[in-house]
Amino acid sequence: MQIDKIASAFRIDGTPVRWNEFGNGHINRTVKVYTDTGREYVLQRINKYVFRNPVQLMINAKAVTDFIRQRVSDPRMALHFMRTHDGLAYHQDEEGEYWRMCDFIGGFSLDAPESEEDFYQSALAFGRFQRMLADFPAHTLYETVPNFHNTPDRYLQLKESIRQDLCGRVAGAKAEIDFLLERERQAGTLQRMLDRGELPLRVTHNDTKLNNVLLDKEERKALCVLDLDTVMPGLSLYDFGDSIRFGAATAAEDEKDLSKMSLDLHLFEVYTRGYLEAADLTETEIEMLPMGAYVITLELATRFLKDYLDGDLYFKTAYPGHNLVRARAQIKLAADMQTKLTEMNRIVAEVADQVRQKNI
Ligand code: ADP
Ligand code: GN1
Ligand code: MG
Repeated sequence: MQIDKIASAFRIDGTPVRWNEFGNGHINRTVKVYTDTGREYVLQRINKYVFRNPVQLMINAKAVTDFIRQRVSDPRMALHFMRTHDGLAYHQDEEGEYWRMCDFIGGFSLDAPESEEDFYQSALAFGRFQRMLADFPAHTLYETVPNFHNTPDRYLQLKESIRQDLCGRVAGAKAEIDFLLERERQAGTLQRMLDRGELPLRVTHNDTKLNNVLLDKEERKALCVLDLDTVMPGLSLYDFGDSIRFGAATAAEDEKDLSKMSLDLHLFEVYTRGYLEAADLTETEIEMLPMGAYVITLELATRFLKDYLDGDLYFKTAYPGHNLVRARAQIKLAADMQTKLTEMNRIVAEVADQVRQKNI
């Protein structure tokens, strides 16, 4: 598909002259487009395998960004989607693929924090995002991926893939499967608390990796939160937890040398402080934050492992066995978190007290 032709379906300033692949997400295809006026845009192809209803996805993304734009002072603090010449927020190409386009805001995003201040800034960004959307009408949001962070359901799906063993890979992943299945009950803790009404259902981001926050180039302050495909009703604990899983780990999500993978308790504390300063959480949510990090790490391990067993259909992979490598890294991280839960609980209690004192 010709990128300039797709880009020209949108009402943009100028004519596309150049473009390059951009970003390192596992799901969508992202292209940066340069025009003859100097204006730059981000063009994205929505993954139809993951998001079964791209139109509903764009309705969500548009509604959330419009809502945020009314609450911020700087236009760079909210994504701005372009409309097509037909007035739509997406364009469907001749092959049936869905595309969206937004202003290139500038700034940069990171795959790992370069300083604790970077990580603190991302905590503020996701915390503010949670607070800003506290009075967003949640019932108007479509569930773009049903049961996205329903951990018990993720386990059911993993078990189904084990049963089917479509690619004959189960025998080679026995240790990983055993580790995860031994922790199945623990992994269901937050979903059970939600079912019992002990945790509030909020409008959450659901994909709070550090690289989904844009930082301003000059001051390195958080500008805005990106990647709104999975904004849905969910648990704040998963938002908190996923940031920890990705950004407070001592190694990349797909590190092969497992001896390098652990939880950095200092970064855990830094993020906890930023998130508690910016977000508005109940006492039970605060208490369960460490569990949020542990459970989401188990959940992602089950997702990577399931995808490996199914033949790598969901996540983009760079080499054969990439999803197994990812699952192993997450398992190592979860194992480390398990040994550090008491310490994480102590840190959360201490930081929560300090933040409360500051707010009095
Ligand atoms: P995915 O993770 O699905 O590939 P993202 O929406 O997160 O897609 O975009 C990928 C990367 O592109 C981001 O991490 C960010 O660095 C950059 N990016 C995305 N949108 C913008 C934007 N509007 N302005 C500037 N940079 C952006
Ligand atoms: C995917 O698109 P990206 O890379 O931001 C995935 C997340 C995972 C993440 C793991 C819609 O996010 O749930 O946590 O990979 N997004 C979707 O890196 O499944
Ligand atoms: Mg992303």
